[in-house]
Amino acid sequence: MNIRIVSDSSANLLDGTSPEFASVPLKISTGERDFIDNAQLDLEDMLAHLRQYRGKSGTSCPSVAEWLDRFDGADWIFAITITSKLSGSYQSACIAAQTYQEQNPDAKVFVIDSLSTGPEMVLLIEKLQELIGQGLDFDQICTAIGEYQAHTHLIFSLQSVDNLSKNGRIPVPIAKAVSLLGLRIVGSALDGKLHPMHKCRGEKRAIAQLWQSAEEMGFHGGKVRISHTQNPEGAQAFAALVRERYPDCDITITCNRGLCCFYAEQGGLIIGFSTEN
Ligand code: X90
Repeated sequence: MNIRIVSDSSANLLDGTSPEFASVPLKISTGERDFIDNAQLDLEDMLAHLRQYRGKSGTSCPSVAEWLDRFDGADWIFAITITSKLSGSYQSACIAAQTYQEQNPDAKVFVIDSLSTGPEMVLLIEKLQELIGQGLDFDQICTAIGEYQAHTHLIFSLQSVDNLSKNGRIPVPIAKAVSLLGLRIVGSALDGKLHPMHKCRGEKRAIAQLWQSAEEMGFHGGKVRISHTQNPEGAQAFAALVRERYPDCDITITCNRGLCCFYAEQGGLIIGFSTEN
């Protein structure tokens, strides 16, 4: 039995991180260059290009063929995508799932709309690995992951939302407020969309606000997964606040890959946490 977890690259996990895991890249494009969000992507090079490029830039979701390529050969597939409210990745994965099942009638494919991105997807992937490890059957895993999803959340702090606003992913007035006043937007993923909650002046206040929001959303010592765009200090500072209260908390810190770097931008922090211990 070949079981596979396939995620799009917005989860910031590289292809082959574990034997049963595969990643499908999104793409970041400017008028001059295309960047494929896979393990070969040179992030420094992409960020340097974006800093000096003045024209239009954007992203595109994986194609049906790219999802199918990663499904190939598996008997059970759990595919997980960035929120369907902001990307076509989920649609692509669903069409791929249908096609794969037509071609392989014995195979089972379950597509999960994370209604989120980055570190919250990591939590779902880790839970899938755990459930598979427990030897549950396919339908039991699908039910259990759905239940777990109700206990995971995503919060973020962004210093710039230019790329989100230029690509129509948040309203323009919010973007203007951030860039004019040098504020950070602290918010959460709500119904699969960005939900700005607070404007904070300075990194320290933004991090304190993130922690307050996490507690208000029901965090009490569960798992914490942090990803950042060239901001290890911010990520560490948040982790330190968590550890003050929950010294043994399971926390990891990773760098954003291409897609999350493009949208979370310089200094961006994205935090997934579970309210289950
Ligand atoms: O299909 C595509 O081209 C991808 C479009 C993705 C747009 C949104 C990416 C957001 C990335 C920003 C902070 C966390 C927001 C969570 C929202 C649910 C990261």
